[in-house]
Amino acid sequence: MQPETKPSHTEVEHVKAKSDYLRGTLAESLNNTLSGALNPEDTHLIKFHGSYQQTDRDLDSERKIQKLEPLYSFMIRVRVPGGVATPAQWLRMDALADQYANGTLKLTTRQAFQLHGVHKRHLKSAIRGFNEVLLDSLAGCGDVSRNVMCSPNPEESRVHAAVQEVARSISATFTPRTTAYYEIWLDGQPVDKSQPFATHKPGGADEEPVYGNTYLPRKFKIALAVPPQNDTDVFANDIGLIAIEKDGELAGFNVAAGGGLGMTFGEPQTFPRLADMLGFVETKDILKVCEAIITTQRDHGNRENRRLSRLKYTIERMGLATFKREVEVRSGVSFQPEKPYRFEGTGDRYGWTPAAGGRFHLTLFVEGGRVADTPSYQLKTALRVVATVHDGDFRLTGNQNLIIGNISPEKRPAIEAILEKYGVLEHTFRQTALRQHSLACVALNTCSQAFAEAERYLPALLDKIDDILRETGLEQEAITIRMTGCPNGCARPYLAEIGLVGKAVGKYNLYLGAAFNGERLNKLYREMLDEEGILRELRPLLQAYAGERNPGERFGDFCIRKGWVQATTHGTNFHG
Ligand code: SRM
Ligand code: SF4
Repeated sequence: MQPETKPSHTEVEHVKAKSDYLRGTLAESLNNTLSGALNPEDTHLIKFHGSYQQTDRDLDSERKIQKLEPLYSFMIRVRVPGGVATPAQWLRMDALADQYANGTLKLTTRQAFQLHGVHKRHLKSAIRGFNEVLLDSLAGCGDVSRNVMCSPNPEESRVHAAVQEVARSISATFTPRTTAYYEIWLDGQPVDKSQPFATHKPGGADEEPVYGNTYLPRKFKIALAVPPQNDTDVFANDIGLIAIEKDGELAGFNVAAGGGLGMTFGEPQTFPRLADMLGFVETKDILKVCEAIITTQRDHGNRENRRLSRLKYTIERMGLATFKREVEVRSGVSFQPEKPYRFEGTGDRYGWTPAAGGRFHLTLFVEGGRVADTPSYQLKTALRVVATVHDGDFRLTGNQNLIIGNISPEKRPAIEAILEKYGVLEHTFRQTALRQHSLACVALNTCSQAFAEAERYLPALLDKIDDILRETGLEQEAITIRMTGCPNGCARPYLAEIGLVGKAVGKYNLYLGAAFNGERLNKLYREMLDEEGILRELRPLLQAYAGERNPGERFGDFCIRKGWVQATTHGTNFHG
């Protein structure tokens, strides 16, 4: 049975409970033309619809001086299960970015699109716009299962296709059933008539068979990966599914649970943690097992303190053995011993790769995941033009990059010419391997949580780190580097060989020693470094790596061998 809301529960729990399946007063908030903001309680609910109310933080203090309301606008996160979008969907997102947002598209670390800077009066039009091409933002954010990630690995095989199919069915199964989304944003009409659409009965007769009316205690993330590629960072997820192949077919998945990276500075009871392995299950049982994990978290997760409410803390509290037993009882499926597998890396493979049917995939580097035109290369324009001629697909990767997928041999010369004309190919191939393995979260100017810059600053810092790489001959050495503007970990910095986490304006903590393949967290090495400090600390480390590494030794492993940091063997020893 689902738990009742108690007085000790957080405000968000009470807002969910009385929201009538995520309606609240959103419709009223949208109609209020006196403010660019929503009613305070609706700011929680709109997250479940895939949007965040934000302010332009660059302008906050100036507007305060002028006694103006902050410049409110909205971020919309558009789900792309498994990251695969059509050219028509790309063109629509591109147009919506210009029409209603800040003229750019953000490709996120979870294979979704984000629009930033959408004013309240344009929210409905923007949401209708992408629904018309069968994209949605329902469950983009909020205390539910989010966009399901899946390896978009260009190396096609029957297993990859089967895993994509499982990702789609997990996404569909755990999408909230509430009809509020259609009611509020689409005036009660599903744009795609094939979408499930129940008529809302007054009095809250919507049903959420998996979630119940208070949904989950916290966000919930699922990712699938096909070894040897761990390009979805499966262990950072509440549920990580590792595809196991037998005789060229998908046999099932090793199931890991309880990953999550967020922490709060100064609160050591919060920590990044990698998912624990529960064991192997056959493909036919995967939905049952996922549902059992989700409902165990629904019923046992902490609803009194959102900082301790992720599944990782539930497992710590229950103990792994008890948690696993509970999942087996709920699902009626017994875990088999984990099957052998090997991950090589978390990165993308840039450039051209063959695809099925004589077609090709082309993986492009998108710095910080930002699709925009810049003076040196015009990525947004180039991709728009490509989308008008392309008969394959666009695949968003978990590394904020883009694969132009399934390019036919006939279209390849035209697509190549477009990308060359706008400087896009050169932009991908001239980078150091370290930059090609970089991630940066959004941070300023839109993220309310940011203490420091990330996406807007990392490219300039990398220019300086590139100089060190050139001096030391490490330009082609793949090293993962990730920067975030706060410890929430949106660019998965605790899984980077070089992790930089913003602590104050212009100041970062430096973490070292994560595994290149996403199987070990890093550890704090230095605190509160400014740019000079970061370069001063990194230079001797990279010099030593260049001169003293063993053949094939990764930078993260080298940092541990040299004793610069201790290996983090579990989330509970991340801080110590
Ligand atoms: Fe995140 C909150 C952006 C992936 C952990 N994340 C936020 C918010 C919504 C800020 C807020 O709460 O006000 C950020 C919106 C900024 C903006 O202006 O767009 C934000 N997160 C992002 C994105 C866009 C980063 C990016 O540059 O790509 C990623 C969107 C993914 C998506 O499409 O769904 C993003 N966030 C992640 C990841 C990486 C992942 O899932 O693989 C993590 C770490 C994994 C995890 O969940 O533990 C992550 N975001 C968080 C947290 C910390 C959660 C925790 O358990 O403590 C928060 C804060 C929160 O939930 O309270 C957060
Ligand atoms: Fe914002 Fe922090 Fe996430 Fe960066 S890591 S997007 S600063 S919440």
